[in-house]
Amino acid sequence: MSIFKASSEAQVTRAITEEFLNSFKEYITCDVIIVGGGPSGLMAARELAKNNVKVLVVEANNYLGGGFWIGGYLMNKLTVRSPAEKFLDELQIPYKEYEEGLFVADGPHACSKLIAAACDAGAKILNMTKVDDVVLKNKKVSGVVINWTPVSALPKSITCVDPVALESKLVIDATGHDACVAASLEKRGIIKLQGFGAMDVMTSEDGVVLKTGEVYPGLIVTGMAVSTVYGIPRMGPTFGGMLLSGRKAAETALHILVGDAIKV
Ligand code: 48H
Repeated sequence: MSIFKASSEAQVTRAITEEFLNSFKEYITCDVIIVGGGPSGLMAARELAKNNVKVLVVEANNYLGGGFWIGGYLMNKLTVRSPAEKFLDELQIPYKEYEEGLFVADGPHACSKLIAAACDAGAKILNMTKVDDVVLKNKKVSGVVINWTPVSALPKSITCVDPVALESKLVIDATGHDACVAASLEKRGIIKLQGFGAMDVMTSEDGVVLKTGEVYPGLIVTGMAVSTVYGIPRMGPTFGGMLLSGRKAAETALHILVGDAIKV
């Protein structure tokens, strides 16, 4: 006699298939697609979802969080510099003041809280899905082209599976060092990426936050992708700039969405 309610293998399969497809269909069009579920992308997703924006995070990996699980050098402590501890307070992440204005937290704890905050706010997640290209209409980024990550990873000689597209009013590139979405515009000579600069903690984070914004109509960049687009120094394992940049990306998106709504 099982302690669990009776069901069947087929019902488990139906539950997963139907629920996945219903959710997928609902998000074929949405307000904002965030490419990359690292700290900047998750922060932007949380802020947008909190403001009732229909937001989808597309993440190439199985897991969310990007570099936020680990600080640096495979040591799972992360740091933020003041005033970014306010995000740790907001997300109820425990931390310690290592020295005045420099805070340390547990990577796994911080990352789990941030993921939960984005999901609790209402952001939807599509993981194991890689963005391979953008939808470009009337000189505006209007969505993304996606494929399953394992399909994208295989050589074309083994599998030739066409991707599909999702449409959105805005796309946020939160793909970290590679700035994959912006790179798809560079490939076509539309913008030029500078490549991120050598490490300089003191100037890097301000630069990232300052330059977070719309890099091309319909495309906002956030996080390390900003460094890559504009040639800003890297900052190593300190994440306040990523969180603040994510919030600014969300504010920029809200501003554009509201402006567009007024124009209509
Ligand atoms: C779908 C994709 C694709 C794609 C990548 O690297 P991340 O953590 O990015 P940020 O910018 O939020 O944070 C950067 C930070 O983690 C970091 O590395 C720092 C501060 N470094 C400083 C330094 O000096 O090096 O996350 C990016 C996410 C990852 O989860 C990727 O799997 C995902 O984007 N991703 N998802 N389609 N084409 N490319």
